[in-house]
Amino acid sequence: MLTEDQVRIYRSIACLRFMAPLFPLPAIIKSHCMIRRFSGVAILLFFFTGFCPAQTAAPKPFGPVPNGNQLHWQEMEFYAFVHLSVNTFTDQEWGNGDEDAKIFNPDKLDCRQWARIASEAGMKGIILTVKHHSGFCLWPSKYTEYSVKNSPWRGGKGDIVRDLANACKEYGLKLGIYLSPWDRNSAVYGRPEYITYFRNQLRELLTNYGDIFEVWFDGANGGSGYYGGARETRQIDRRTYYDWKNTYKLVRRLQPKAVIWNDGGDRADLRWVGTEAGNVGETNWSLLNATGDVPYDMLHFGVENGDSWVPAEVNTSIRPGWFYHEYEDSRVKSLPQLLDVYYSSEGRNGSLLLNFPIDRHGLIHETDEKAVLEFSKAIKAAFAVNLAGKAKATASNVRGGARQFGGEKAIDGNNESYWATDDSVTTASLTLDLGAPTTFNRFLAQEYIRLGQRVKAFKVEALTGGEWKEVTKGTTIGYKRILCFPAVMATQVRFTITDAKSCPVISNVGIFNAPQVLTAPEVRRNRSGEISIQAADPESVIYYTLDGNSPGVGSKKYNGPVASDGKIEIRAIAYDPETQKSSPVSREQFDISRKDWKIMGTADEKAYNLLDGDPETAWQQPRAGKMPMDLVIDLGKVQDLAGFRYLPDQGWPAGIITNYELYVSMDNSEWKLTDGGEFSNIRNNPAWQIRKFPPVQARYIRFRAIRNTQNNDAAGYAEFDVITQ
Ligand code: FUL
Repeated sequence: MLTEDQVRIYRSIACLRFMAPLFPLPAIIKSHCMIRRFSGVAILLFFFTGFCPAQTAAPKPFGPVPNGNQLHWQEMEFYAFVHLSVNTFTDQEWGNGDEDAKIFNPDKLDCRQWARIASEAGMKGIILTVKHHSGFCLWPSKYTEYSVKNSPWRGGKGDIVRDLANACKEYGLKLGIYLSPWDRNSAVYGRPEYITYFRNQLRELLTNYGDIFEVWFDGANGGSGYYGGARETRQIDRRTYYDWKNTYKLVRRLQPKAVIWNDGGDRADLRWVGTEAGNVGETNWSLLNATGDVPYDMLHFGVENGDSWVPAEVNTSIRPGWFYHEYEDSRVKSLPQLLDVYYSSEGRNGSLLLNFPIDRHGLIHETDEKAVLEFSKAIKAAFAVNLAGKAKATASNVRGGARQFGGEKAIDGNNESYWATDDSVTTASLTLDLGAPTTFNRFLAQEYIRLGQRVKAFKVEALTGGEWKEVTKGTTIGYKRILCFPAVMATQVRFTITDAKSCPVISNVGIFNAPQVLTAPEVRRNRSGEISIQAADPESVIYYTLDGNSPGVGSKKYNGPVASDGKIEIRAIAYDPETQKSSPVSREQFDISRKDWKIMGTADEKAYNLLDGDPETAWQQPRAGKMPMDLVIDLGKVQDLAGFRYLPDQGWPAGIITNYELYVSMDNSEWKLTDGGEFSNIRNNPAWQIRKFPPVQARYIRFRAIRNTQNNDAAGYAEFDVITQ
């Protein structure tokens, strides 16, 4: 037992808060016993003369800081979006509001499948489009007839929000809701009564399904719609109509732990990043101003001196569309594309909201499942071992010289501890001695954002061959920043904050050696005959052959575009020198060069997109014409033709030709029909269509579009090529 006197003295010592961690209680009591005979004056002298250590209070928060909900949300990092509505059954991205509820009939709907996949992929929650712009509700709302209750699905007795809430609970995921403010079905949309309707629905959703982690208020509004039969265009004043202030109050009251997303000028807890392509700015401040417009630059990069904490959520779909379209089955994002999204979202102080379009069975399509699981496996492998974890950390400045703020706190695997400098210090470095030569290609840093976002610029250097060399550099850090660079081998790494708004507070630093992504490289040839080869991972070495042999380490090394003319076959591999592993072989055959070809009857330079070897660029023939539409090409000289290849526009399902005829001519006046027919399944799989025909000599070809997938007059081409004998 301590005497009262001892306790009093301990308290007086402990109230000098910096002493507590340095002198644990027993030591203080012991020293107190030794010095109890000394007078009070002597004690005071002891503490207030040269023996007193430097001040080591934690840094004060700098600028706006996240609230508790925003912090928890930020730590979720990766979660799923699912889009499902009547438009899933009409092949549209936006329903008009007049689609019959009876078409909504997924025959195998299984929210447990969605939750299983999300959980296996390392996602922490799922946000469901409970009502998209069509107004169709995935729960049996008592405020409308336009919902699952009037669909044949489960005899009108089903509730997808309930199913998903249960599935999320089972898989340890959080549930979020997307409730579209724009409602193309509601007769009262645009009038004040609609706001009551909207809030009634919100109340149903926020009271009946347990905890909701995020509420998504999409700002899209195209004006026109069914609107209870009025079929007209309704404009609303986005600044005033929804009275967001009071809607937010409702959300806060019913779900105090939820974060609110709103892309408009109505500041909520999270912000849109100005694009759905899956990236946020390399410089990304988690700040905006509380009032004023939010143009693209503010959404994408944040506002350096903003007065409110509004962090970035990167939303993108695993396919081009948000809703399911069979024709996108072959367009699911590849592993390199998904990795690029990861490094451009989570790697740039954003969270990643990745969408799965639910198919007509009510399931995540198997291709999407495979893609997301492969992606999460690659991320796990990349960040499995922090090579800095066992390093010796030395900081150029440590706050008050105190251990609790030392450099080693940035590598202790605990995000609650941090390395901090003195208040006056805004440039500082942390040197990590790795003990042995170590290879790495990723750098990760995290700020302790509870105290605000501070770092404006930093660089990373490596000690190789006794010399410090800059490996990479960046601007903002925030919650998490990851930089990728070609692998380096070093014994020491130096992380230097070169500019900060206030003393840096770094909770985590990591270096990693991500395995290379070895998918077959992509080979293209442009119109002038230059062949370019691209590996998924820029660090891979590419080897290729032009003689039909299999490529290996002894083959030609690719150092940049290779000139070619005429027919050629190229085979290529991506190779990782470190693991000595190779990708599968990619094989491309190119026919005669297209550099002297002319597209007849148009002055539109864009027409040459169909000869540029790039599947991402396309030409849509002007719509003025009527089917049949002709594409006439002058090959420059007479060729021995034996077939052709057609790749439809990959960007949008417009102008995908299903039925065609092919004519040839020597003089552009007398034409001979050489081939014709149908491209089966092109709608679902808009891939290269290859047709061969008996050899024929010709200088001109006319490719005639007879019909397209949409039965209109659009004809689009990503690429067109011939096959010669
Ligand atoms: C957009 C909507 O219009 C899309 O259909 C989709 O829901 C996306 C997430 O937000 O603004």
